[in-house]
Amino acid sequence: FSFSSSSSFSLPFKKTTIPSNRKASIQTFSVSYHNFVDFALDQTNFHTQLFPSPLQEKYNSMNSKDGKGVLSMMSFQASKIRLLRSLIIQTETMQVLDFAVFPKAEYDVPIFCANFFTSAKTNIVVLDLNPLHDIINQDDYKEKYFKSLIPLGLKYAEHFPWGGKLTSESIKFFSPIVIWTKFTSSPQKYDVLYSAFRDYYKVWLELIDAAVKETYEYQIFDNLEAQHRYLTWRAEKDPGQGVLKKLIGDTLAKDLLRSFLFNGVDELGSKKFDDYFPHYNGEEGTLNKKGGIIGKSFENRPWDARGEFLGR
Ligand code: BLA
Repeated sequence: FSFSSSSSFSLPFKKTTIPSNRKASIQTFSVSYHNFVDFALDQTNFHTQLFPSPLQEKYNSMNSKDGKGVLSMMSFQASKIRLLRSLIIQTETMQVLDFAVFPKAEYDVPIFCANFFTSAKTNIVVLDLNPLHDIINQDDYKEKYFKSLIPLGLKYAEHFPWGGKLTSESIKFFSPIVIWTKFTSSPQKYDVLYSAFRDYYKVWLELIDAAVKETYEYQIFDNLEAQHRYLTWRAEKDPGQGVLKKLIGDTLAKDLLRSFLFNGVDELGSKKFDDYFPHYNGEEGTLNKKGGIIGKSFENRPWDARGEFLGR
């Protein structure tokens, strides 16, 4: 496999020079996630017609409280897509991408999820097609969407070692091909990450293209509830919350999370966090009497090379 960007793509990072008054003109590379989103929008437009989301009017661009950072938001919808939205944060010290695509409830297609946090030294990355339904116990759902994708996951697992322990509830939202990784900033790594993003997005577009509209009421409700559960998890527990609150304050951060990033959490269902996650007590590392997995776990990748879950 080759990861070099073909000529039709611009490199995902730009060269910057730290001013000499700060450090003796050391060159660093800071990634620009705008190229990632541009790629995704271009590709989506080949497959379907995107319409601006009503959210676009309110959520487009915002400055951080200190005036040194910019948050850029975009949102669209399409015939099979309830919401495609992206948030890019650029400050002097970090670059963040939160890009997700949520299918309409008539489709049980996974949720596309790219969450990249980049600071001068380190990167925290989740790239996945988050399964809508349980793929640890529900073999048919896993077969339907992930069986053929295992080689894609393996291709990138080589380049992106498992990122270590994570909030254990999260594992249920991840697929066997999840890229969960941390790495030291380098142009080579961004090149591979960009390649992974393109591959995963193209695969996701094929899934949504092929998806047949569900007509059975119960199944549609099941999809809707699964998506609402996902939104409820993320709106409440997203590890990016702390950063957002620091940048724009508690009130705006909460609004951004509930109305933009995880839009639907207040509309698609009436269940609350405790209804969906009764075992979760929020205390990191505490054991749960009822057998739910809480705290941080999964030091190593809990799927084997055939996509079988090892972490039961
Ligand atoms: C850390 N982000 C993490 C971690 C995960 C994720 C698994 C490791 C720590 C943990 O598990 O608590 C991401 N978790 C996810 C995703 C899902 C999930 C995508 O359950 C989906 C189901 N990250 C962002 C944004 C910011 C961000 C927008 O997505 C900043 C604005 C930052 N993520 C961020 C930071 C950390 C982190 C700073 C490290 C801090 C920490 O561990 O709490």
